[in-house]
Amino acid sequence: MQWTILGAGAVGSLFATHLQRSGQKVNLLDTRQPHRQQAKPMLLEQLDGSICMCELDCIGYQDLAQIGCLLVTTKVWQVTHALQPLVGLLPESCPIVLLHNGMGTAEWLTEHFPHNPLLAGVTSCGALKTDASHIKHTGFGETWLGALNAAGEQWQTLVSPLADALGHAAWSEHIQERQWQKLVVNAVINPLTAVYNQQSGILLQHQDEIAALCLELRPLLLQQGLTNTANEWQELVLQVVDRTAKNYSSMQQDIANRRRTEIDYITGYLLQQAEQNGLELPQHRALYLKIKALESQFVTA
Ligand code: KPL
Repeated sequence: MQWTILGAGAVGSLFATHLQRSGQKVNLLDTRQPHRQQAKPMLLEQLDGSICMCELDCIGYQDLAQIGCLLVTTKVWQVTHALQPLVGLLPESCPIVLLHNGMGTAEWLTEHFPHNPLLAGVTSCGALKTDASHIKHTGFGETWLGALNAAGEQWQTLVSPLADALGHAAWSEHIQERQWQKLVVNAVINPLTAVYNQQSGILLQHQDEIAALCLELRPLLLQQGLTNTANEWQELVLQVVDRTAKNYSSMQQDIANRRRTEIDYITGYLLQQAEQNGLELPQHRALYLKIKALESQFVTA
């Protein structure tokens, strides 16, 4: 199997280096380039502190023969732009796995790659990219894959090499439910930590806010068939806060580094879904507006 990673950020680099170390063929795709570029050296700092060196081939969007299973690990707002050069070129047999925070890209993918096997992945692996060629594995996590269309169902075989590489990977028949669970966690932790500009552990001092945000989401989540109580949602969020207490969330990092955030595909997606279902989410809307105000200091619309 040839694995092709689109988006060599923290998660993409973590998957690329681990897959390569476990003996899989891996390359990085840059769809801004038509052809192969110089291979990229990458230093992986493992959970036990040991360091290993990887070298990853870099290909362009016209190197179609070198594109295998396509793992999309860009920031969510880059997905459509990054995949656009492959529309009409990517062989229809090539599976595409969306593995990013937030939701709302699957519709575009289905429209533009209607025949490809489409899958979604949800991972809780912790990773930090300290510079362009240094990736640190910061926490063991679970990775779940599931199909977004009928052709995707044929690709359960992807799970085993991922499990060998990462220590855990499994198939889910309910991947959309897992995506929603992650969405809830991200919608609470990411904007709050970005507003407080602190590590995730700070939220242990703001449990009332977590409770209120979970409670407000409950009617929407129920409409999506997610029957957890507000307390159970709060518990789920607190478990992640606990597990990642010393880490900075991706949104805190984006704001601190003056980068565009994923808020439109996390809280923005929830607000859109709520509106379509005749619901209001005033506290989530207020958080959304706070992040947009912070973002507007360095991102122009
Ligand atoms: O996914 C995350 C992120 O930082 O984007 C976690 C660590 C779960 C926080 O919401």
